[in-house]
Parts: sequence; structure tokens; C-alpha cells
Amino acid sequence: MTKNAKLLNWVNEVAALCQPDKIHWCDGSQAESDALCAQMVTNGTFTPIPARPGSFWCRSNPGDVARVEDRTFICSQSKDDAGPTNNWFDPAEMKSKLLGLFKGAMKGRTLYVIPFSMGPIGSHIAHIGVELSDSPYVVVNMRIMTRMGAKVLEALGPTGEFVPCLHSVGAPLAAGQKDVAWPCNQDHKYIVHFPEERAIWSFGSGYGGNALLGKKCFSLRIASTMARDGGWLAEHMLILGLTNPQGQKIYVAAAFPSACGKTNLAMLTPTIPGWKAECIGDDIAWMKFHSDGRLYAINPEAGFFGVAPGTSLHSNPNAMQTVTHNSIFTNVGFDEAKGDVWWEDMTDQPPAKLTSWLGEEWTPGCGKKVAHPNARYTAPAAQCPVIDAAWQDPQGVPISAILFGGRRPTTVPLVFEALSWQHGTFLGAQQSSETTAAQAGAVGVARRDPMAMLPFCGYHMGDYFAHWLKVGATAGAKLPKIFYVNWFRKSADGRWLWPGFGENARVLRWIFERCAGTAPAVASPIGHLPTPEAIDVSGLDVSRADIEELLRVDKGLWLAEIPAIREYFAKFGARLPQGITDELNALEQRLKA
Ligand code: O2Y
Ligand code: MN
Repeated sequence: MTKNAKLLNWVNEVAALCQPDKIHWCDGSQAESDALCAQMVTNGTFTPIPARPGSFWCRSNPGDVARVEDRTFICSQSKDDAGPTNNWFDPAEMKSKLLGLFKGAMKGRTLYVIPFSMGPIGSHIAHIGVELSDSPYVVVNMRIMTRMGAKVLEALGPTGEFVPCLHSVGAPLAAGQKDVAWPCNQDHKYIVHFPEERAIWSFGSGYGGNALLGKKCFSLRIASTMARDGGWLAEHMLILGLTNPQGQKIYVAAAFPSACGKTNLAMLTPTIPGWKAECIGDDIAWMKFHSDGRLYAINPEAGFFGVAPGTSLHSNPNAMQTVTHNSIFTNVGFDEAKGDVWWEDMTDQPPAKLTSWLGEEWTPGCGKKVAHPNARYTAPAAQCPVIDAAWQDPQGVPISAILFGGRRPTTVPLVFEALSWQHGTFLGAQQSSETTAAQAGAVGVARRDPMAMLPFCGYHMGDYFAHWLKVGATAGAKLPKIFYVNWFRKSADGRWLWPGFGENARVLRWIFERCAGTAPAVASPIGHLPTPEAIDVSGLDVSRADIEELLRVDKGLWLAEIPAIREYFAKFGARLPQGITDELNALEQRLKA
């Protein structure tokens, strides 16, 4: 166990409040995970997947299928500090409300103590958390997604600091009451962050980001406040390594809104001869400056919690390889005949008959989805065939380029380079993407999602932009270059102009060569653009006219967007840094010149 007094006291306090039947300190072993999975098979939560050794199919309650942004709260002392993009609630009032809900919430259940490290244990960039949860599903997922168990308690020692993460599915069991396969609370869901005391309380949901508290709650919302205070960056970014045919390597981090192919890019297989891409992480980057003046990144996670629908040997063969074993599939379909899972677009031909994520019989053409659009696989990063050799390096990897971008059928070119760190910060701050059918709300609406952090910044977004500018102003000359990409531009007649997927390596090549100082670029009002010849399209069915269109800057369309950007920034009021306003004004002037 542990001699950490803060941890022991907190476990005792939570046990007294939540009144679990048992307390289990997780050691993170295979035997422990096997036993919990067997227990979940017995009670109907898990079904073994014969085609994928060590893997399980799981169906959630249909009312508990995704992160609940409207039930996610930032409880800073001052409402202003949460900013206009977060739901704020007074911390004392929230605690009193939640104490009522947590009281007796774990009756009939086991309280699992889950010590975890975000990042390689012992890395100076990593941080420790402890999740107290009454969900065995959370335990086995946290074991994949983080470094978890006895080794973390050892690293914590008797006086080490940790972020306390309290979680209950909010479904106590009366004596003799039979459990359901997916316990949760239909009426009360709260995903709550106390940024000043660096604590997380989550009640009522067992799903994904609501319950695996190391991910969005800790690694982004709480860590973003830690990063602001400590002069580092906690970002919603993939990290990949890119090696040229001469064996030179750079690392790139990229922040894209949902439905822009972030996991596909993180695991991309380049189509251009001699180039290699390797994955460090697909979702989160923690970045700190080293004594050499460069920004180094770690992936704080140890697994992938990826969207299953749409993942296929065509879109992401490396993800498909990753999930062949030791994986958990939540809310996909199940093929009894083959003993395997299936989801939309996994293969060209669907199986003849499946059980859907709702547990209903499903046949092709029945008009329903077999998998929920937010169905997920949980899989160990170590199983990814293109995992980078340095993915566990406690020093992190040096970042040469940061990419922003979004899904924009018009206006935004395939790629361009920011004029400076401040200009790049502005580009990230105004980042927008068109919504797709996979998201809630209207389809085809351009939504602003600054640095892809809109639901994940634990404090006022105006202060977050200021933090980015401060990092740039204090860092010196070795900052990463910033680029903006758009794989989704269409022709006037609605045709995709760029093939995407592995072909995106051609754009990464230009970025690599800009970092090396060898690729040509031309000045434009929005930034440095590649010349049409600078993008390698050899062997690709992209005409000269298409590449010119992909790189065209329509000043009229950009000018038309300025008022919308200005209106968006106005919501940050006096906390919008002058540097961001200056960049918007300068862009307008360059477009009008
Ligand atoms: O719905 C959920 O709880 C999952 S959200 C998620 C999971 C993995 C990576 N990114 C996200 C996200 O919402 O950005
Ligand atoms: Mn994400």
C-alpha cells in the first residue's frame, strides 16, 4: 500500500462519505485486470471477443454515451476566472450539492483506489493522480490509458503530491439488489473541476471523458491551469515524429477540432517514398522548455480511446492493427457468427447479421446505425505498429512545428506558415471547423474552437491566449514554427481537392522542409504559402489547377470573415490580449493593401 498520509486520509474520508462495501487498492497487474474483466463478464457488462484475444465488447446505458459538456463545470472562486466558454458554479455551493449526492453513493459497491501517472513515471513533465471510483470498467480502462498501480504509489512516496479525482457512477445498490450491466445515474450527472485546489469530482456517468478522469479532466482542464501557473503548455494535440529519406527527424504537434482526422494523422502511413511517420500520441501533449531552449513534449497517456466508426484498413490501418488484441470496445456492434466486433465503414461489406450497440438485432439496410457514432476502442499505445521509439522517453521529444487547422471547404488553403509565434497564436485562437453529421447540432456550420481547447480549457480563454503569447515572448529563438492546415477544401463544384489520409505526408514534407530551411514559400496576406511546385504531388491524381486552387487565397472571402472573428473575440472582453487584436488588425490591413 502507501504511507502517503494525504492519500490515506482522503481515502478514509471518501469511504466514510460514500460508504462502499469494500475498498480495493489497484496494483495494476494483469491478474487484477483479468479478475475484474471476468467479474464484468459474469455480471453482463463485458462479452469476450474470441477474434481478439484479451478483448471485450461492452454496451453502455443509452443515456450515457459521451462527454456531457452541459454538465461539465469549472468551479473557480471567481466566475470571471472560468471565462465565457465554461460553465461556472460557486465551489462551496457545488461541493455542498455534490456531498449530498456522493453520500452513500457507493453502497453495495467496491471503492477502487486507482493511482496513476500521466506521463512516464519519474519524468519531470509527468504528474500523478489518484482516482477513487466505484466502477471496475473505469479501472480496466485506466490501466490501458495511464501508467497505473503499485509502481505509481512507489513513485508517490510518503509525501508526494497528487491530483485527487473522485468518481462514482451514482448508482448505490440496496442489500440483495442485482446490479445492471452499465450502472449510471440517469438524473444527475456532474463533471466538476476545482482548478485552484486541483481537484476533480465526477458523478453519475461511467463513460469516457466523464469517468476516465486522467484524460480530459486532469490532462487538459486541470493541467491547463497548472501549465499557466508553471510556464508550460497542456494542449489538446497529437504528437508525431517525421523522418526524411536521409534519416533526419523532427517532431510535430497538432491541434484539430473533432472530426478532422486527428487519430488518422497521428498514425499516418506516408505515401511518399523514403518518408516515415511515427506516433507519440493521438490526443494530448504536455510541453515544457528544456535548458537547451527547445520545447519538449510528452504524451501523458499510455493508450488510445479512439472513435471506432469510420476506422478501417483504408482510413487508419495502424489503428486497426493496434486493436487486434487487449482492447475494449464500447458501443460498437457484435458479430456472433464471427465472434468479432464491427462498426460502420470498418469493412466495405457489412456482416449479414449483428447485434447493435443497443443490443438489438441489426441487418444491413435496416436504417439504423449498428454502432453509436461515439463508440470507442480503448487500446494500449504500445500495441501501435508505428509507435515512436521515444514515446516513453521521460525527457519528451523536441517539437519543431505546431499545426492548427480545421475542416473548411472554402477560404483556407491546404497549408500555410505563420509569420511569427504571435501570429500563430492568433491563427490557433480563431481556428474554426465545419460541423459534420457525427456531431450534435446543425451540419456544415463553421464553429470556432480555439486551439481545439474550447471544452477543455480550465480557465478564462482570454488568459489562455495571453499565456500562449507569454510563452512565446519568454522562450527565445528556438520556438517551434506554427502552421495552419486544411485537408478539406472543395472545388466550386463540391469535389474534395485533396485526397487526405496518407497523402497528408506530402504537406508534412513541406512543413519538415520549412523547418529545415530548404522549402520555398511565397508571402501572402495570411502567411507564408507553398509555391505549387513545393508540394510533392508526384504519382498523385491532383492536377496543377487543383493544387493552385488548394493554395489560393481569396482576399474577399478572408475579408468577409474578419467581422465574424472580431465578434467572436469580443466575447473575451478585456481579457483578450492586445497581441491577438493586433494580429487581427494587421491581417485586415494586409488583406486590404
Ligand atoms: O465521449 C467521450 O467521452 C470521449 S471524448 C474524446 C476521447 C478521446 C479523444 N478525444 C476526445 C475528445 O472529445 O476530444
Ligand atoms: Mn480529444
